[in-house]
Amino acid sequence: MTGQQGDSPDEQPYRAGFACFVGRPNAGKSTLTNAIIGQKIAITSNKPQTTRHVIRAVLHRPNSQLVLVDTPGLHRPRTLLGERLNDLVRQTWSEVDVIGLCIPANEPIGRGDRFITGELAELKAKVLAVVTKTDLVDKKQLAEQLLAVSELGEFAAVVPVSALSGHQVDTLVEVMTGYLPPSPQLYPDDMLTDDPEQVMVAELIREAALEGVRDELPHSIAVVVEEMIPEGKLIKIYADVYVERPSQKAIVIGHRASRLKDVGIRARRQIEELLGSRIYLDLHVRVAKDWQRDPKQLRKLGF
Ligand SMILES: Nc1nc2c(ncn2[C@@H]2O[C@H](COP(=O)(O)OP(=O)(O)OP(=O)(O)O)[C@@H](O)[C@H]2O)c(=O)[nH]1
Ligand SMILES: [Mg+2]
Repeated sequence: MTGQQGDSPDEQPYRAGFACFVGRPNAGKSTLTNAIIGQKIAITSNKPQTTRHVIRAVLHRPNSQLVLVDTPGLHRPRTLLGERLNDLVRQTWSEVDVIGLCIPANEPIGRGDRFITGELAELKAKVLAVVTKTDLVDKKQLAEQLLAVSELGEFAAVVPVSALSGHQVDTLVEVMTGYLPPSPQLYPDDMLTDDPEQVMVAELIREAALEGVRDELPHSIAVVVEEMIPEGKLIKIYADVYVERPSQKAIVIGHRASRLKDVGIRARRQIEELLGSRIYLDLHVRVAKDWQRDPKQLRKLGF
């Protein structure tokens, strides 16, 4: 199936490999991953540092398999959690064939982008620049950003995309796939992600909990699914929402538990879509004091 030898020259060899999107927090990496796969694999939000673990999502095409590795945004760490996340990102870089450096079309190139570009230059992977969120700018702004990005470093290609409108998403896939090595298939045909169901459910709850909270609170929220129990046509899900301080607990729960109820409603909708089943969702808010800085708590929360 690899077709490295003996194929006629016009026949494309089967290609398969790993690609990842990197970039500062909020650049649109997870949204782009979902747009390419055509399904919600990774949660997204307008808060920086939404993604906290490495997620693999597989795009199956007749002649290729593109494994997208979604990573947290690289940032200046302020907590032990932040350091762990950056380590995950750098480890991923060293293992992939193609890297897409994501830079939003509507934000000036910053020190963070220059720093990441410098680090990427040291790697063996093909590096291309992806100018994201093109729907937010006009043609002139886009042209200026493309120029600025191409001057930022040596990229194999610079591709503008909008995950929101779908503009150029296919082109990006083609460019990335072209850089994958000839290889046999890496994952079974029907595999979309290797993220365990329990983790995806926890993530959907966290996504719902992130909506409408501000300042430091988004960083302080963690979710653990304790149990998923099928019962007749229903799946009963018991999950804990962790925050770092009692004051945050009060905010997450809200007046007469109104906020928590909304979080439950939003999360339930998404989880039912994911599992294809009706669910009962039991959410408990707990305090894990300063968990982002505490190695023991981090371990308990899966970091
Ligand atoms: N208008 C527009 N908004 C987008 C697009 N892509 C992403 N966004 C928005 O940008 C914000 C951040 O998107 P994410 O995909 O969570 O960004 P990320 O790079 O994964 O962020 P981290 O996981 O925190 O590093 C969200 O509010 C998205 O809805 C796009 O193509 N167009
Ligand atoms: Mg993300």
